[in-house]
Amino acid sequence: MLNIVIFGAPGSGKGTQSEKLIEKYNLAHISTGDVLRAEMKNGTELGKLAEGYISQGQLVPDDVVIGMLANVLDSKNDVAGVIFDGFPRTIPQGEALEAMLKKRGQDVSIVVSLEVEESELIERLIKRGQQSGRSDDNLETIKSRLDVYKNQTSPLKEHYKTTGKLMTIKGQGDIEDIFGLIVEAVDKVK
Ligand code: B4P
Repeated sequence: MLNIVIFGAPGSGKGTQSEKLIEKYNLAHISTGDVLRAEMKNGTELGKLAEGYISQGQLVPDDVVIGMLANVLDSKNDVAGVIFDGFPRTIPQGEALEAMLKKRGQDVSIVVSLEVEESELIERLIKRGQQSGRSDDNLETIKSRLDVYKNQTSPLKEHYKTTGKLMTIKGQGDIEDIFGLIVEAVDKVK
């Protein structure tokens, strides 16, 4: 089983590169952001709860996201592997993922961290907000999301560095070139 975690600040290209990886390696895709947005669109209880956090640029609480992820993972049977896009985002989420995979006799194969300068992240997200109307892609919320990334998410990088699973990739430049670097790294652990 190929279990890829795609990691990076908001706007670093996790969703963009995930789409390409799914196609190449025939993986199931779990994007916690997409799942939460679908819940919001459907007006579910979970969606209503998530909306309050997402619109403020905050993370949805760990217990909620971990429970949600476990349900989605259970629904992915008979797959060659999974790409975890936007999960884990905190140390407790990282621990929960390891436990969930261990229960299935699996492990994280590789953690791909996309590194992009902050000024470019802001530019990309503002542009996306203008095109998609996503409620969290406005300057004030983007700044909160970047702070949350620095304080709550980036410590996970240190954790994965010590396990030898972290592969850092420059996420700026041509999308195909970035994808080429990711494929090179993934092929080594396949
Ligand atoms: P996500 O949906 O994960 O969104 P993201 O981090 O903002 O975006 P991503 O990195 O996927 O960017 P993309 O490829 O689209 O999270 C949204 C919110 O949900 C979070 O803030 C949080 O509140 C909540 N949430 C999600 N997961 C959670 C969790 N585990 N725990 C708690 N809360 C959680 O790229 C962005 C833009 O850049 C696109 O427009 C793209 O076209 C462009 N782009 C990509 N690559 C480029 C390149 N190389 N050059 C130029 N532009 C590029």
